[in-house]
Amino acid sequence: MTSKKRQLVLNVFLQRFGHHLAAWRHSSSKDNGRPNLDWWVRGAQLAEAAKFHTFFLADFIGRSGEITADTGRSGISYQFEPFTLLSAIATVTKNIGLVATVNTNYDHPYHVARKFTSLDHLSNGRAGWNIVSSYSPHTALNFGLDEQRAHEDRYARAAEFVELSKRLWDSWDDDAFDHPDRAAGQFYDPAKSHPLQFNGEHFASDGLLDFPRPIQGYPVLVQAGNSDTGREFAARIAEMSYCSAQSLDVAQAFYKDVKSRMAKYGRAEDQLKITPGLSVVVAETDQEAQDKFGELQSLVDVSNVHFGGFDLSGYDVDGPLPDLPYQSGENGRGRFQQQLDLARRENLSIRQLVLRFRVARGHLQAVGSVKTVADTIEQWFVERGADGFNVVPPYLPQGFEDFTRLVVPELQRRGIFRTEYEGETFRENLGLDRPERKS
Ligand SMILES: Cc1cc2nc3c(=O)[nH]c(=O)nc-3n(C[C@H](O)[C@H](O)[C@@H](O)COP(=O)(O)O)c2cc1C
Repeated sequence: MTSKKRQLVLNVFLQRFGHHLAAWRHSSSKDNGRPNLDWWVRGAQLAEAAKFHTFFLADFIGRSGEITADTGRSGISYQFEPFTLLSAIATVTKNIGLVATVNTNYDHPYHVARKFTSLDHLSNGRAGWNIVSSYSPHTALNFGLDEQRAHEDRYARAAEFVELSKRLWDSWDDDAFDHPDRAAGQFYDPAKSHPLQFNGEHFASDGLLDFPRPIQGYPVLVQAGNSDTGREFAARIAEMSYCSAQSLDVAQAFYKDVKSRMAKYGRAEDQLKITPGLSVVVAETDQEAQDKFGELQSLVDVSNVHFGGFDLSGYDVDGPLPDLPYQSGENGRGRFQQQLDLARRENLSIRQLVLRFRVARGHLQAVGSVKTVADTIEQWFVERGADGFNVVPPYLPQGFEDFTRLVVPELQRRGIFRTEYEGETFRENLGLDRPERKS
């Protein structure tokens, strides 16, 4: 462990209109659903002005073509493809880390390693990769795939994907292109290139990456997942984990479990930042914040609730979650179980479950005054439920403006959040080691 003071990490993950189910229907929401680069740029610049570590883009690739009763009723919909959007944002920001989500089921490591090294150079060392392996039958069809891929297999494929990507980034010395010898006509020294021969279970690649090694060595490696396999993957590979927990005890158990798995991979615990999602509605007083939140909650549509493969629209939304042979499916097992446990433990009606859990997708919700919100953040940080948070504003842009204007200065006043960027690269700002090239 380094002796540097532990520092709160803040990421922001914006979703057009906001993360709350009803955000797009909020009274402050006026835009239509067309892509709007200016909106994203404003969000990234706001985060950078507030000294956030990360501008985080989660991404669920693909779209079902099925027309159902729900089709067209959700505002959580289309957004820019991460690499192209982050390339644009890289040119109008200087310090903030730029994390793109890339799914390892629908791409080849050569393409992805190439794009990340490109983004890393474009942004002067600010690229990060959120490695996800979710597999939806709908997305598979978008790619003409009809095979099933089991949860374990997907994580194994993701691990090999990352391994090959690292080998590609390592196919050049850091300084391979730094010393062109014009007099001798030698642009680079061939001894600084290291062609690979990779023949794995899922991928093969021979040769060299066609771009210099990333400024950061590798982009910062992020992982999003809660399952046991996901935790092992994070402990072995990830430098940041995006996860979800609604209560401090659940977060602490996750934090302890994942960090305790790192030693066997020869990794120090401070080389993985655990950043669960955090949804905040903040105002001058607790009551004002509750009123704001109430406005959002009153707009939630509970007419077509699906759960564990069942359409619950035939059940009374104010009655209990019925006893059905629910199945979690391959994706999001952890979140499914969290919902089922919560509903049973607290005897929640279908409506209450939606309003408690789904509106923030199982993330921590802090609704209240600056003190209330900052107390929660500080407690989770100090008591090791989190190294920081992925802030998922419930409605936008106002929800994030309120966070940066009211909460950030309070965290700075309490001495748990920095007032300036300290490093040059995203890695340096997170206190992460730079990976040496492996031969
Ligand atoms: C907090 C969180 C965020 C996630 N974000 C994404 C995402 O942006 N894109 C995606 O395709 N999958 C995402 N996933 C899905 C996971 O990466 C993984 O593929 C899925 O199996 C759920 O992880 P788990 O099985 O380890 O719980 C996310 C999962 C969690 C828990």
